[in-house]
Amino acid sequence: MKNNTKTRFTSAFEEDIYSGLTSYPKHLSSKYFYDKKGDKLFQDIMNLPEYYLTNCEYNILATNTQEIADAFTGSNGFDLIELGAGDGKKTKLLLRYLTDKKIDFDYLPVDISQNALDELEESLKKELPSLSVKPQQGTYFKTLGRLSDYNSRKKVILVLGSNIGNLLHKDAIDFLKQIQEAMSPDDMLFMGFDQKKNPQTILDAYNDPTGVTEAFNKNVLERINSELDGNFDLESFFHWETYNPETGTAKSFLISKEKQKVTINNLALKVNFEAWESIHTEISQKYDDMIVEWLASQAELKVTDSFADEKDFYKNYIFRKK
Ligand code: AVI
Repeated sequence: MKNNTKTRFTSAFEEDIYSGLTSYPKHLSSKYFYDKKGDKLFQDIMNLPEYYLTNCEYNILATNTQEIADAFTGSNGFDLIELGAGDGKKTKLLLRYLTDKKIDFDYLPVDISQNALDELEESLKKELPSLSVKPQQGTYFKTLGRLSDYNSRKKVILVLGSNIGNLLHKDAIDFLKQIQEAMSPDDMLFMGFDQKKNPQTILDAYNDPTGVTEAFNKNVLERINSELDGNFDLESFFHWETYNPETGTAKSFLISKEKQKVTINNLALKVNFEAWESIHTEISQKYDDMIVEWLASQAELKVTDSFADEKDFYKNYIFRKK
């Protein structure tokens, strides 16, 4: 056993950081971008002019509110389950329409963060006081398992923001399968997928000149410093984005500007970096109809409708069980 090897970890975070930084090439998961600071940085990203995804999806929901809401509505009312609800800005378009029309439904936002759910519930109480909100704290997978017993009426599962794009295809299929297994025959899934487009537009969305995306990417290093007693010098790394138009995969990296050694005390780990060595931190997959239909079929789902913005930058698809 190497003398810097610690075999017992006290959290998945510790284990994943250890394995990512001792692999070649090095990698860290983008799920670790998100803590209080990372959540705020992601909010800032969604307000960047270059980050077109949020506006496109907002426009799709604003332009097609009635048609989408009609597709949601069941004869006996329905339960609207949103995975990764965030601040709910886009969802509120639909919620407002449905409550104005006095349609019978409950809104079940699912999030890992109780804090995010409390804030959302608070704002909904003020803006839509008649809405029935039933927040569900937990991971998507655990909550989906629990909600599969929710069978007294139609379920509509909502996943916005092209969140699926942060998963490799095989993990995206697993995610869709988990959803499919929680669905009854009449249920539907409504999900956003960022589309393939001019590669420059995509690179610009993940390379803003103000450096918010860079700070977001480096937040994983900050978390290692503060939570695992590490000594990453953030200035000696920079953010690098690539986009492969053939596969539709945008990738984020952190690149070491110099040869250096980083110590992570809580993992009893010393990590050596060569000059220009990379840490792969995120994928943001871009799609077209063919890929989405393939993913769906692998998960025993089928696409029954879709909505696009005027430039075809982004699409929301409706899926049902095959
Ligand atoms: C949350 N996710 C879909 C975002 C994306 O576009 O991949 C996260 C993000 N990373 C950099 N900018 C935004």
